Amino acid sequence: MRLSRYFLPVLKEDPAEAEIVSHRLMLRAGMIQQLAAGIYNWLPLGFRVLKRVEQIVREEMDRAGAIEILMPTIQPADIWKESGRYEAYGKEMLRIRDRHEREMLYGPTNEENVTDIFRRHVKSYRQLPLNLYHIQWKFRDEIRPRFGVMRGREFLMKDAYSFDYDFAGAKRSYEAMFVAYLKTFRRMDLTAIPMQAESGPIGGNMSHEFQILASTGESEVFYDRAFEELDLSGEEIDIERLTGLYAATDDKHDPARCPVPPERLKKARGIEVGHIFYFGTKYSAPMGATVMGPDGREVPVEMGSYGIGVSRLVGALIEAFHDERGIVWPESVAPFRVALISLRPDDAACAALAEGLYEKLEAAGIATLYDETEERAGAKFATMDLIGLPWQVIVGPRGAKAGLVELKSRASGERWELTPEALLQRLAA
Ligand code: 5CA
Repeated sequence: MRLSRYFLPVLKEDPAEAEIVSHRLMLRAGMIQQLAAGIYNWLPLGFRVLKRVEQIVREEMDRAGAIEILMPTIQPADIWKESGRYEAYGKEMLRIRDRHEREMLYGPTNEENVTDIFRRHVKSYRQLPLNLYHIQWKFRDEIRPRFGVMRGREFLMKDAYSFDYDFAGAKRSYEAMFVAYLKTFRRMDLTAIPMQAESGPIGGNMSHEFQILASTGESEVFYDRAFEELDLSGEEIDIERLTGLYAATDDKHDPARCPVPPERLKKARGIEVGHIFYFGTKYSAPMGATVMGPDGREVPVEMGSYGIGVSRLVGALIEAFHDERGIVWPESVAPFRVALISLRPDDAACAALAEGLYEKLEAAGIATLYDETEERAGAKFATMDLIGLPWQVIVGPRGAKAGLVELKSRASGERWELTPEALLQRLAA
């Protein structure tokens, strides 16, 4: 992508409304723009990151055997009356009336919706287990939306729903999601710590909150160092050990009773990016989602739900990966991999080298943002540092004469002088 043709409305000044670094950087880097309190436009750079995060979540859900669907954002109130949550949900639910005065709502979550799909089609234990998920916008009329996309009113969530015949099956489904979550966050270069959690308005009695570590996180967490050393690559993951590892938020942590020896106990700050729940028959019983068992008896299906804050993750990633100059994207979610900077597009040799390199990078399938504008060098570097692409390739008139370009790592600041061929080889590796 040529920067001169791109839409990257970066801000020179720090926006006054941003209290935390990710919100400030997302606004400054032209990733998002607020439309109303807690409601954001996703501009091109932010949208690319959102899509990459979404795709990693999707791939790990698929790999864990969940099946993607798409449920609507607007739901009829009727199904929420069946479960009893229409009254219980309170002011966080955005309630709407259609032209026929029918009560509707903008979904804050989809347990009722998915239970309704299930009860119409699944009748036998033989059709289980089943896990259906979607990635869809939610609306919660939070009292105090803040921190940009971290606590929005409209936000993108991945929510998966498991259906099993009995508790043993439900536990297996829960554990499969538990492992999938660890893998998902690991793929984004994040360390995620699962914490036993209260299940709140979703209900149920087995629940974990996944916190990712970032120095600016909202809650303080204590955890066993073993979480950082987990081998998630093998087929044999010891789930009993995993779910048994110690982790607690500061309000629950008691140094006197902590089972982890001091040398293995770590303290950090965390951001909740996922939450999983087992809630048995809380929705299936009142909504009549039953299956016939092998003994011919009809029982309400056992359920769990599994959420990931996809849009929140974009902010959380920046909380985990930034420095004083801006964002430092990990390769896994970077909006482009390479920032190609032509220092002197008015210099014929420099321009020719940069143009040729841009074509080769594109041909090699390496996502590149190419700054061929007439800006001064200092401003170009500042913008590229701000938007944090993992690799900067700098083409200047002096190097161009010698047929050399400079490669710089955004994260470490290391630099290498290379021929264009060597550069392409390195980036392809
Ligand atoms: N139905 C369940 C799981 S599918 C559920 O709604 N769980 S939740 O309430 O915990 O939300 C799941 C995830 O969505 C949270 O872990 C968080 O990462 C994200 N989330 C929740 N509220 C917001 C919000 N206001 N802004 C951004 N992300 C949010």
